[in-house]
Amino acid sequence: MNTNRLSKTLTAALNAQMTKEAHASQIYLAYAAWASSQGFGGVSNFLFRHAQEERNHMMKILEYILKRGAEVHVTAIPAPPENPANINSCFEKVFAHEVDNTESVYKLVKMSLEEEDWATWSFMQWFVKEQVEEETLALELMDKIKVAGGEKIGPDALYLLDKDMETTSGEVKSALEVTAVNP
Ligand code: OFO
Repeated sequence: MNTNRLSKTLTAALNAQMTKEAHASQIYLAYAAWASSQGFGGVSNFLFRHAQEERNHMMKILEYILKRGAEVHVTAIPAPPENPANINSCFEKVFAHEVDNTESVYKLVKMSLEEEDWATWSFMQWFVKEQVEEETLALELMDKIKVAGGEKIGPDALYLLDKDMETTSGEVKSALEVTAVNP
């Protein structure tokens, strides 16, 4: 009896997405180590926490593939890109990476829709929402840098920004969840 509830195409795409999330984790890890070596303890802490979050995304997909009776393929993870040149470019690279991941998530949603695999479609909605949060978070970081002077950010502003990042949460509330009692 065939107990596999995922098509070949979706199994391949989900496995690829799983590796993409692992790749994202490596990117955050590399940038976190870079930030730490530059003396930005707060930024580094934030990025290390986010690296873990990306790993959790990888696990979420892995568990889903197994739950649907399909095969998981753990493969090599591509190396992260070059380290950023400065904090400004670090946040720009983070944002570009998140947009790229969103595109990949959308492809999976489209594929599951075309196959009428409603379980996978529904599973992927979590990632759609998560990507909105992650893009918002990255945009907020870019805004902070812009306000502090963009590429011309001075040492004092950098110091304050780094301090602020120590406590910056990795979570952004979606507008839909925000209410008067839960702002
Ligand atoms: Fe997994 O959300 Fe970012 O990339």
